[in-house]
Amino acid sequence: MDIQPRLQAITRERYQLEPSQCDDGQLYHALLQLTQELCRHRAAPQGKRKLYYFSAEFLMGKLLSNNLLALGLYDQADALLKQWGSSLANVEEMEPEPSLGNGGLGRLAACFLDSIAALGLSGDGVGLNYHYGLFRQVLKENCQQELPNPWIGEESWLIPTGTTFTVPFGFGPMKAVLWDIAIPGAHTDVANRLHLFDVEHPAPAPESGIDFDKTDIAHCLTSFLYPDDSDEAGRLLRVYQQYFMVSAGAQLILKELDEKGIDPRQLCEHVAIQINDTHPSMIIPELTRLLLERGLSMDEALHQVAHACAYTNHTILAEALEKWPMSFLRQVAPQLEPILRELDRRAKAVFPDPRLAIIDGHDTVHMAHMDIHYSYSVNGVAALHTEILRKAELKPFADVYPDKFNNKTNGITLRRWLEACNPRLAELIDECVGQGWRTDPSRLEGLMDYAGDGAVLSRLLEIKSENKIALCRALRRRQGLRIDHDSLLDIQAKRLHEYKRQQMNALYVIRKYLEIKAGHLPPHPITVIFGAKAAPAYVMAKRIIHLILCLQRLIDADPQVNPWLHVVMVENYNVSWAERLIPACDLSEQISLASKEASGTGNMKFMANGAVTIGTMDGANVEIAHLVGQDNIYTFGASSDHVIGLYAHGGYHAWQYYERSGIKPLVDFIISPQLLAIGNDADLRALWTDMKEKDWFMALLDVEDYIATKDRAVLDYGNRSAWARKALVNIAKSGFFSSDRTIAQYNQDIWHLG
Ligand code: 26Q
Repeated sequence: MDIQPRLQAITRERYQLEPSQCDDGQLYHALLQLTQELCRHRAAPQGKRKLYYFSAEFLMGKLLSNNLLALGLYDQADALLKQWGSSLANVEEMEPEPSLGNGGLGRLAACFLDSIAALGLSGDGVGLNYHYGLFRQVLKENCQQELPNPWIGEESWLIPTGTTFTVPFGFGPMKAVLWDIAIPGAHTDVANRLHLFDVEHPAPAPESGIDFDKTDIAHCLTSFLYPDDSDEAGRLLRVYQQYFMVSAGAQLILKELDEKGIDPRQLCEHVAIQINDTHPSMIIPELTRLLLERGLSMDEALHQVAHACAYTNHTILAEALEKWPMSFLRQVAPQLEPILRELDRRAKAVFPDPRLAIIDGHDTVHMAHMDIHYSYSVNGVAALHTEILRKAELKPFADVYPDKFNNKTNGITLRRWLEACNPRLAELIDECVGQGWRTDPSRLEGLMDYAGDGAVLSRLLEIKSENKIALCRALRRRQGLRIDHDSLLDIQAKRLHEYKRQQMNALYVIRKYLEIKAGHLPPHPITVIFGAKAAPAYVMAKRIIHLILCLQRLIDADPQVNPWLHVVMVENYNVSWAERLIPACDLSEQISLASKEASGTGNMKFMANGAVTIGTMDGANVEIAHLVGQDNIYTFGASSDHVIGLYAHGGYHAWQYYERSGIKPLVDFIISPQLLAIGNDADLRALWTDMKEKDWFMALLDVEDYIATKDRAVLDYGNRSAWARKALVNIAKSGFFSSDRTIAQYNQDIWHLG
């Protein structure tokens, strides 16, 4: 289809201008309108069963390019814009990024929606319309500050539906207003929807920072994503958010069944509900309650619910497994209490083992336990993670429900994470293996035929180099940073968490700094880039950001060091930054403490863009290592079995490692006069003390192996053609991590959408 006439009509009507006279903002809004019109004409996929993917987070990223790609109009739009003196990249700069997610779990939900639609499957997302999303990070005085991130303008991707539901909170009924975002499927002519519920009268953005009245539920329920839950009001608000989402979502499911003329006694034949971690778990008692209201018996209702719901676990960190005091739930939704007690009574009648209880002796409700008893599928997100769930974390459950447990290794949409963010690499792949990989990612394997092809390998290096130049330009424009684009770009981009061990990477930086000061230079310049947000109340994470920023300042100011080493903290790391960082990366940091990272998905994105991984045998790194082979990945560190053993027997003592001659000077540098002159005394000291005395995530256990392995990678990088070959093998093997594969497996083993 030729979009030029319609775009012209739109700009004439809106601005009385020809497209070539419009600025980028006007062109963006014209394209937004056109894309929305085209999505509206797409029908929903058909199937006997429909999926509802419930998630508190959908980290969608900007949608213009992605939607144009799905509509098959990307190249045409870019060519037209260039003719009019702009480009798709310029115009997309005008789009605010919806930040409705924290990190991996939310981005996974977004990749899944993309793949569900591309496979022509009938499946919608259900979530919340946070107005200020996840906070915007500002780096000031070597610290993180948080600001609201408003993303909903006069016009946005949100489509008003006119549909409302009433959510019966303990304090009274509250209206839930439904907004939709269209999800057009690539290579099909269908579109699904992301349903986002909102309050009727949302509160304006806070004046400064992200503080707001957490008791003003009626206006603030959808203000922020996971508002700080360090205090009681914050935790309670979280429960209000969760119940609001699932109650309105359950009503939406029943309304759609009614419209199709289906008896709710047949619900589970027509509905699959995927529960994305425990945040939407209250869908189980709420849907049960609504079915009872419709005249089903408790036996009938529970049969339908337990054969519709499936649960995904994303974490093995004990502190992230949600449990709520019954008193909280009673305050938010008193009508759920009798249902929850009945769910618990029935589970206890069959399984008296207290480890399997939904409600424990302190009247606390364990959401994951409820999910496992009343779902027909329980899945982990990478092979190792599912094994750990089966053998350790959820063993008592796996013993009684062996058939419910299954693995679905995560995936990423290669449309956003390769085609859109790295178009030159996508073109080179087309030239080598044809375009078939875009619908059948296993065809990327065909690249293996080019592992010895000097011309292809040098093209690969050229493309990487262009992407590095583009990244450096963006960093210069946005943060005023000057980086050597010829240096080795070593990137760790992910949420800041102690288990992900950004602090261990910082120790490597310190080591290099000290070596360079001592006259021992690396084989070539290295730039260590971090992108990370810390939860506002996570004090230790903020201290690690502080350390990194202090190192950045110190090195930037030292002419003896900065020709060889740079540290960069990207401000406000988000999906858009990921799209610039990942294509430019040489060495991908995936260095979590083994057993702690359920899967990771950034690891897959870097790999598909020809970065080589340095990583522990954790999460999906294990599967990456298996696929690419030991020559094409740098693995190091203690095994998950060893780590699990250390925790079980209290066998790790940081100070024993701290005393080693290779480690002590690195840790002590945190409180060196040089760093104390730049940073905050109390924060650096607290970090130093924690690292040598506690170090809960065992950075000192692995740091020597890490440094030696990374030094080997840095050395190997000097052999450009051998490095290019490693990059090629990584790209060739990344097809397995397409979320199209993951979703096909969910459908085949769990959803059966037909
Ligand atoms: C829980 C209780 C109270 C407040 C907040 C939370 C909370 C919020 C967000 C708990 C967990 C999350 C997010 C978890 C997450 O992103 N997990 C990641 O999921 C990815 C997709 O499966 C995996 O690849 C990552 O390994 C995993 O860390």
